[in-house]
Amino acid sequence: GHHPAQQQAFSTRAIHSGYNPMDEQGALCPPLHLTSTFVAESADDMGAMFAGEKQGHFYTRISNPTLDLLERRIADLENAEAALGTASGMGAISATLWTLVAPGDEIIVDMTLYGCTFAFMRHGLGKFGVKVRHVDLTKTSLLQDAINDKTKVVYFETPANPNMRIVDIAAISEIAHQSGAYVVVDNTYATPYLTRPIDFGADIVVHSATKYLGGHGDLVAGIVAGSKELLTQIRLVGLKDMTGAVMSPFNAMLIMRGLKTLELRMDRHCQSAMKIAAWMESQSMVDVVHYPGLKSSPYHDLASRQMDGFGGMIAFELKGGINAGKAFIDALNLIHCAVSLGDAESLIQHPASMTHSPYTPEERAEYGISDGLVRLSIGLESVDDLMADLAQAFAALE
Ligand code: MET
Repeated sequence: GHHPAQQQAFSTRAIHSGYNPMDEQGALCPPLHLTSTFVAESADDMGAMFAGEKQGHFYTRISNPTLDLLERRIADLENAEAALGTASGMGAISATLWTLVAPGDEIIVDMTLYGCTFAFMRHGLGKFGVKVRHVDLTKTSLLQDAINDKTKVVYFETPANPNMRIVDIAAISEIAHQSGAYVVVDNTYATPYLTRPIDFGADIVVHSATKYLGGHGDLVAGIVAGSKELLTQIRLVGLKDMTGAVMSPFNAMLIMRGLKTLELRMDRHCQSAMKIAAWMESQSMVDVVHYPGLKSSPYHDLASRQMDGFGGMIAFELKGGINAGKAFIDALNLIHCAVSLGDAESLIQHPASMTHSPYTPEERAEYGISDGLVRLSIGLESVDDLMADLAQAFAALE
């Protein structure tokens, strides 16, 4: 990263980075700039801002002081030079890829992608002549074989939604960069508290800030982080000209409120998820539990090196497959059936019929998203209450 050695600790930066109350009449919390447009001193000044010759805010689709603070704060946490707020995680992904690819280019992705990310790449970008190829990026040598001079982007999630695959960011980045391709990592599951992909060589990090960053299930937003040069391109090409999918300043304020407790929340999510994953593995009705903190996970060693904790997401399959999984979801009382993740409330859902339904059944089979998989987002409730709810649902199935 570009930060000096005496960088403050994560939680301190998540609370304070980029803000001095004395610049805002002592206000402890940064002001919320709810304004669509900005007034200039003169016509020449406004013209100079449009020409990029003078710094300043002139329209909230391009920049806004509240967003600007959030963006600098996230950039700090990701060890990136710059960041950009978007209207949703999909806004972050689409603005980034519109900027980086052109007709005829190829994107190499891991086997598993979140359903709408897959749909955007396959169908949205596909319509414009961009080809997407799936490669098992957990086997680094396969990227070496697959990459060519048409490959502009190597894109993956780690941990992957929904099946918790872990990809070696450093190894993939090295191969991608030898070929001149950009590496884009969806860091939504890990958050910068657990993984900083740029430190491992990634060029761009994308987030659904709807999840752990916001942390309270009350907003939809996205973030892109990376070099100043690339982020300027994404802001002025992808965001301004292509998607227009900007973050509301109000949501930027809510995310900064969420960030104050990110470290505390993640510690609790990790602790409870580890306990629940280990306990579930011992349940007779459970076929397999996917959680990188488990010794049984094929990704345990890599995750131990790349992550500062194993996160709050668990995927599992029950004996009895899809029908058992749906009956299990319906038998829960405290844990709600809902998509999204990273909230205080524990949430459970069935990827094949919900988050990953944009895939055809054939595509799901090809890309390893099994029909029986159930995804559980461990919330901040008492872990004993969560285990009691899971236990009574297991009992109800017998
Ligand atoms: N990306 C969110 C999730 O994975 C929402 C998905 S479904 C519209 O749960």
